[in-house]
Amino acid sequence: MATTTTDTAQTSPDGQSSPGNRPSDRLTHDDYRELLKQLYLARYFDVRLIKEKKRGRLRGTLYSSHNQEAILVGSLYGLEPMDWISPIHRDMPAFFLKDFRSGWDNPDRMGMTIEEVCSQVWGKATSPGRARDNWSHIGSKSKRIIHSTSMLAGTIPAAAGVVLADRLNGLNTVAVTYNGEGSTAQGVFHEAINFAAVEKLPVVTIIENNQWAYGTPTHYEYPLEDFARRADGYGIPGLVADGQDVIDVYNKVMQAVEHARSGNGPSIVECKTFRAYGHGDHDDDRAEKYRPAEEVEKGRKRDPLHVMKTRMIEMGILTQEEADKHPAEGKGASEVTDADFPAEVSEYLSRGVNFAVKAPLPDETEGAMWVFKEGE
Ligand SMILES: Cc1ncc(C[n+]2csc(CCOP(=O)(O)OP(=O)(O)O)c2C)c(N)n1
Ligand SMILES: [Mg+2]
Repeated sequence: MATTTTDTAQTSPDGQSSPGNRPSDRLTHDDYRELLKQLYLARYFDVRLIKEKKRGRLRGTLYSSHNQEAILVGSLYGLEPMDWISPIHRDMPAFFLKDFRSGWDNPDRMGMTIEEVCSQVWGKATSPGRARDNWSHIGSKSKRIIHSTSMLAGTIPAAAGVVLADRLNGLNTVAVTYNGEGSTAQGVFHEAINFAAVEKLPVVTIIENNQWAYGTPTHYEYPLEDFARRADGYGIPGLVADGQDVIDVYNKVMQAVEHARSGNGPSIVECKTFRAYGHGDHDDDRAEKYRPAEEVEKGRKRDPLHVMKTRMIEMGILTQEEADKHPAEGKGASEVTDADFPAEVSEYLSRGVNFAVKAPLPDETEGAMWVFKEGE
């Protein structure tokens, strides 16, 4: 099965990646500006949470998506509102970025509001989880977001199930599932993809290959270079995207989505990236010891904001002066300030944060709610 890391090679399941016929060729300049803004927002969300956590204002574990934002933004941008997603622990921004194209403040948007997501992080009564569980352990049936769980790869069978149900109900939807490369060693990963391949279910499995699964590097996880080769065993397409390049991610995921929506079944899209921090914030200090500093520096170098800005300058969509106005790229959470981000981005998130901070805590009498069956 052919795989590629470039934008120009012919690799798609149906030949759509040839230059001039790529999904991104249909994007307008406004789409590019919107994608850049969404990258800024995902980054701002991450650095703001890191800062709040360091100030002792948050409980729970923070699984940073720093440096991996292009995977979320690029994969979500081309989906239809009724499509399903299943984010994992590292994909917190996906909960509000889903269907962002319908308008950040559109009340009919098929994604969570920024207030809901911030409430979840702050553990408030206004959150979907009502302070019961870790940040990413949320979902929304009505918004078609499969509840994130701790069981790695456990959402792939759920994704196969919901699109099978949609198919039986006459709906042509696609489910996009997110998984770390480490989770591809789970038995359920293979069982679910095999089932989806046999039934030709419209499931797109994204592998966020950030080179590490907790403290385990990829060469201890898998003998081959490309995790997309996992697809070979099931006779389905396995694509490789540059996970730092939002446009390459968009192209590869859209090829897989169009393949799925046309009734051709599942695909795997591996997005190559690098985990900027520790596994979670509890692991930051340890990660500094088990990962060589040069590797981290190299891995962070291709910042998705920088890659997108360079692309837009080359295409004449952005001037150098505009690109330099908000220089968040290449900076860690301790180095950035609000001035490094467009005001509309920091204001949007601040609205969610302020809402969550003021929101009430759940009442202690709620503790046993939803644990036992009502009346027993
Ligand atoms: C089935 C299962 N095994 C182990 C764990 C513990 N665990 C949580 S995250 C993680 C590492 C995941 O690595 P990867 O899939 O590459 O995702 P990343 O955190 O790098 O984004 C492990 C081992 C788990 N949650 N579920
Ligand atoms: Mg990983």
